[in-house]
Amino acid sequence: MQDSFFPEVPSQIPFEGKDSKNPLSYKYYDAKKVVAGKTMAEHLRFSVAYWHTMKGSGKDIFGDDVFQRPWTKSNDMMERAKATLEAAFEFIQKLGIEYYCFHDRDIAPEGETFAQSCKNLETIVAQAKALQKSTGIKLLWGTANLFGNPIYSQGAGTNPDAHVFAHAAAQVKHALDATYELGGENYVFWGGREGYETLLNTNLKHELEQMARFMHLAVDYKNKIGFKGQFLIEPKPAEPSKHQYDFDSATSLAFLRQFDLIDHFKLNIEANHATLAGHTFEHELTVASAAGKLGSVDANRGDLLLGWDTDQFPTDLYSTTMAMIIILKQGGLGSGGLNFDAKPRRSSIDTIDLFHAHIGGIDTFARGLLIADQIIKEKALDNFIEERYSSYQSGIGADIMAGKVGLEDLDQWILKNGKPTMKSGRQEMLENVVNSYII
Ligand code: XUL
Ligand code: CO
Repeated sequence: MQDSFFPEVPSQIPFEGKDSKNPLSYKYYDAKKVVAGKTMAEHLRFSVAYWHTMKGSGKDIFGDDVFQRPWTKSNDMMERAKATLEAAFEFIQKLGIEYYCFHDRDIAPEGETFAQSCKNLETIVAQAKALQKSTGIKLLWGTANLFGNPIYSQGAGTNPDAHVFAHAAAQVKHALDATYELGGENYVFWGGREGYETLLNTNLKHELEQMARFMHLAVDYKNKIGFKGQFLIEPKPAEPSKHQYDFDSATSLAFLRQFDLIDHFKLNIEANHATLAGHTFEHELTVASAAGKLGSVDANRGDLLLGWDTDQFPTDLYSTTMAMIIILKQGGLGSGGLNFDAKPRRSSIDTIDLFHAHIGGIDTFARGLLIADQIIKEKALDNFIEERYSSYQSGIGADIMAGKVGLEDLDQWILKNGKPTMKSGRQEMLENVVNSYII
């Protein structure tokens, strides 16, 4: 085994403060600094996404692999998987963060048979368990890759062929076993192929019922093995499917309620999925949070000029500030965290670029946390919002919300009280307030 996969990086990226010019240092993320009663590490719970960071090759639909990673030298796929895991733990340790996330097929290669794939996974899980123990790094969530294998090209749980459903269910069983074995704090369902390409060949009602059955089977198995992690659905409107059933927060919540799954799931909100759905990141977070269902976050950003999931590292302070306001206000992410489901650009060919990318994302969220804390502490927005809804606190407003009045009562009330006085929403003033904290 190689001594170090990142010899040019010190044993831990240091916090040096905002005036530091050292690109391999944090300017804002000071893991132990206490903000609003918790350390930054406890608030932010950063996680490395194994698929992008360790397995990403820079390949795109027009071109081949560009990144040459020192952990991909062996042609034996199991040897390569073991080296990749070693490198992952060194990387996470050097970043000084605590979590990682994976798909089953990221950490262990598929074998010739399903049984061989399961065996490969068990071997790597044993190695991961030992590395978690020696480093203190933990698994934020595990998941099954139910989109890469050609058999899933027409869906996994929503496949028209029950044989494929069974294969996907068996794969989830093993991915759940792996997540449980590694003490995973959550388990994610992202259904990239759980949707349709054309309604001409699709029984949408049946596919939704299949998907619900699939989720219920997972819930039953979770309870059976005593896995205490949180189940999460990760909404996305499209890509690779033309239409994905877990389109956005609202659609996913409606699905969970319709099929009696709501008590077993929360949502994992991804910034770039929100924008693909035609929403802002803060919209998706707010809808999930308002339902008490914001469980975790895939932290990244898209590019408004490109219409696909570019999975870039988050660098927009306005967006991370808004996200942290929502997260702080709901009292944190619980067992969830901020998982960098993000990749360096194809032209960022060096392994060191992975450090720059993560440092940028970590600092942008750390700074967002600091600003959000100030905005909340000083009630910079809350005072205005409270006042805006104050008419519901007493009089007719309180009666409306308590269900004490009907349309006839309100008709009488209006006849007596006349037309309402218009009040400004003060959007521009509030934008200036937010900017005064950010700039
Ligand atoms: C795809 C995506 C996935 C999920 C896990 O857009 O976000 O990587 O996060 O399957
Ligand atoms: Co994601």
